[in-house]
Amino acid sequence: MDALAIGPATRVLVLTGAGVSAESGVPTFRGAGGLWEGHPIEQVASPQGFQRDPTLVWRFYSLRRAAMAGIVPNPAHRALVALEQRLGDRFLLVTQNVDGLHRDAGSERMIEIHGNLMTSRCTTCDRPPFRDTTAYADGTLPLCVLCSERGVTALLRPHIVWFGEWLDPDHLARVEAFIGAGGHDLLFIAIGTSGLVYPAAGFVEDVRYRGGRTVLVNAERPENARAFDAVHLGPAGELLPALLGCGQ
Ligand code: BJW
Repeated sequence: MDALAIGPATRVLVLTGAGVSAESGVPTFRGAGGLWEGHPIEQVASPQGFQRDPTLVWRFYSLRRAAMAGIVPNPAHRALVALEQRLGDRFLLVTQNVDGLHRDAGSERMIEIHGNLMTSRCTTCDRPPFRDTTAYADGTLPLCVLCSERGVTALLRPHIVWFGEWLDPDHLARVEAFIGAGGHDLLFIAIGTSGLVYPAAGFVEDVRYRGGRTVLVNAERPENARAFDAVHLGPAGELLPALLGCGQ
């Protein structure tokens, strides 16, 4: 397989989804064996679901926190680190994944647009989101200690962007600025994502509108495959090192 043409002026925007972590052993969302199987989306990944049954939602995320023990980045994560080291500020990685594996691998120019599994925040006060690896699997609902000190009972929630919630505008502004410069030197690579969830699913059209090249690396042909100039089907951990010319 030929490596992608990445010259001295090429700027690369990468979008990753659950498929990039599949070979590390993290389940994807949709399809057989996916995380949504047995959990209607609105029950566990919406603010309404959390309001209705916070215990169910915390159990879902607690199990996922616990399941991350021993999970490590794979060759796809590492190939992206190598590309970033080559390109510096001409590289930006946007991940929909909340598993933290890109950071573990060493990615720095990286935005987690759907939040982070190992981070919690208060539903009431404005304390900043904080690292929290606790798996509250016994049905206990975690409370904000800062609110408790003031005599207020306030639940913690996972620092995750649920359906119907806004993404961080600063994150979207960074992506827009990177795409905004546009031109033929802009290369967009989407990896391991079904292209169903917006706004991330719309990035490919934004890049096309600006005249950039678009490449997809995915295990199977997703809904939005036609929007890409080139489609490479197969496991990201095998294809990416070859496509990025950093064989591992
Ligand atoms: C491999 C592989 C291997 C396997 N190698 N590949 C515009 C139009 C229509 C709707 C909307 C719109 N704008 C906003 C919306 C509403 C909504 C939305 O998109 N709905 C759609 C379902 C239609 N979006 C939102 O609500 C977003 N908020 C927002 O836009 O705010 C403004 C607004 C609000 C309301 C209305 C309008 C505007 C927020 C979206 C938050 C998504 N959050 C989730 C859950 C996070 C919680 C958690 O982690 O538990 O994020 S949903 C879930 O899907 C998760 C993922 O990040 C996301 C994407 O999934 P992903 O990564 O693509 O995974 P899969 O499983 O779907 O696909 C994996 C792929 O990998 C497959 O194709 C495999 O083949 C492949 N694969 N192994 C390579 N080894």
